Amino acid sequence: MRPIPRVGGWDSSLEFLGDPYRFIHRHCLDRRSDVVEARLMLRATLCFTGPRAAELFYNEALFLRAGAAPEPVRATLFGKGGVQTLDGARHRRRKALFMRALAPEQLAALARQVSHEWEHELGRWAQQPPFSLYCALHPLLTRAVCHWAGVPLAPEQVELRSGELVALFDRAIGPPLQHLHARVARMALESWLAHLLSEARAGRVELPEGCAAETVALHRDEDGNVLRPHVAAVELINLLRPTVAVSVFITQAAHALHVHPECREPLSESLLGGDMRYAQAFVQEVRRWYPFFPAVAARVRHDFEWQGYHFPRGQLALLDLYGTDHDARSWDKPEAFRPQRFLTRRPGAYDLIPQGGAEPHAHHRCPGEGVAIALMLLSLDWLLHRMRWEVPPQDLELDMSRLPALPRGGFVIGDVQALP
Ligand code: HEM
Ligand code: MYR
Repeated sequence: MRPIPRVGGWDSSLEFLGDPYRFIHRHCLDRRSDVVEARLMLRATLCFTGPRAAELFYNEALFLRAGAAPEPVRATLFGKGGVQTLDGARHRRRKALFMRALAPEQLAALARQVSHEWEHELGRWAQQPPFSLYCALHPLLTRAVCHWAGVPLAPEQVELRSGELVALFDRAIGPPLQHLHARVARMALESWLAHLLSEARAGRVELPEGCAAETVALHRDEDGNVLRPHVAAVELINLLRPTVAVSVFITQAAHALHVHPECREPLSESLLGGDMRYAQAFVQEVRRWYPFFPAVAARVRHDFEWQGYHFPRGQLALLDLYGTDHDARSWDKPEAFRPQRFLTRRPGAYDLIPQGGAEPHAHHRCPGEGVAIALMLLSLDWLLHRMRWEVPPQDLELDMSRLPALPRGGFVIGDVQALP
């Protein structure tokens, strides 16, 4: 067996957090290896990158999710007892809940609701001085997803709940104050939604038939029991939070429109003409090129060997999503933003993995890729055809140390006018 290349230094957590999207790939390239070992948060951690490593990482016989995600991630972004932390048959059964809640008909209804909210918000934006598009999308998406999910939300509650949902994914892993805010936000959201779901089960609140909140409330695990209220709340949040997080991809798509103006015409023709190939390719390239979710965590299930290395049971492992999306073995000129690359190629299960790899029914791959793509497409239609907007002078560079990475001002737009 050859030794796994090690990243030097006592602990690399600060270096990782300083450049979370490039840390793994850079060290793997340095050592010409698909895996290096680094000490992260005081634990020896296997850091995998590239399509071959991605295929290995999604082999359930070799990797487990239970006990893998660090506590600060479970206390904020994920929640405790949710689908992300389950394995095997328990995972598949819980995952079926998400596949049902996000089936094509449900997805179409969510997209209609988001479009409706664009129309509503656009009227208000027209009277405002320049504002951050990213921040403006938060209440829009919060209102849309809560309505779609059957979660009652009074107008005066939108700001509070939207702020809490955003706190779970925006710099929750980052500066201490934001992290603390995210912990508090999760407690507040879980109490609110656990109460709603309990009241619905008791028949004291009526949920719209077939809505996502009802699907969660009625879901039974393999033991035949409904989910404990806080776990049910975690799963309902697993539908609300990431839909609001699509604001990141929409902002990144607007940024791409601005810095690659040559894409506007083919994109516009594609969206208007009904031949969606270029629009789909543009959205895929945004998902590939822009940094969002840096890495996912698992643990080695049994001792095994791969590429001449030995991996011991129990060891923590990270799979580099961003680096795999930028791996020169899969992508020609990976640092170039070129939607055309997707016109002649279908992404594989282990090369384009901004939302995880493998297959969503059977593995941990995100069940929300359809949602992300649909909401990006419809938002691009609004941005290109239904409104005029300007981009005032600002720092447009992405802050790569921020999780998720965005332009420093959140992409400010101004002079918004609704088009007839
Ligand atoms: C899982 C990214 C949108 C629901 C994941 C994973 C990633 C991811 C990286 C983990 C994959 C793994 O563990 O192997 C994203 C990004 C999104 C997004 C970047 C853009 C906003 C959505 C949406 C929904 C959603 C819109 C639902 C409405 C979930 C759920 C899981 C998940 C429930 C856990 C799946 C499991 O553990 O089996 N997502 N996601 N995500 N995502 Fe998304
Ligand atoms: C979601 O809400 O599920 C989708 C987007 C979340 C993106 C959050 C970005 C930072 C996450 C860092 C996690 C590191 C895990 C090892």
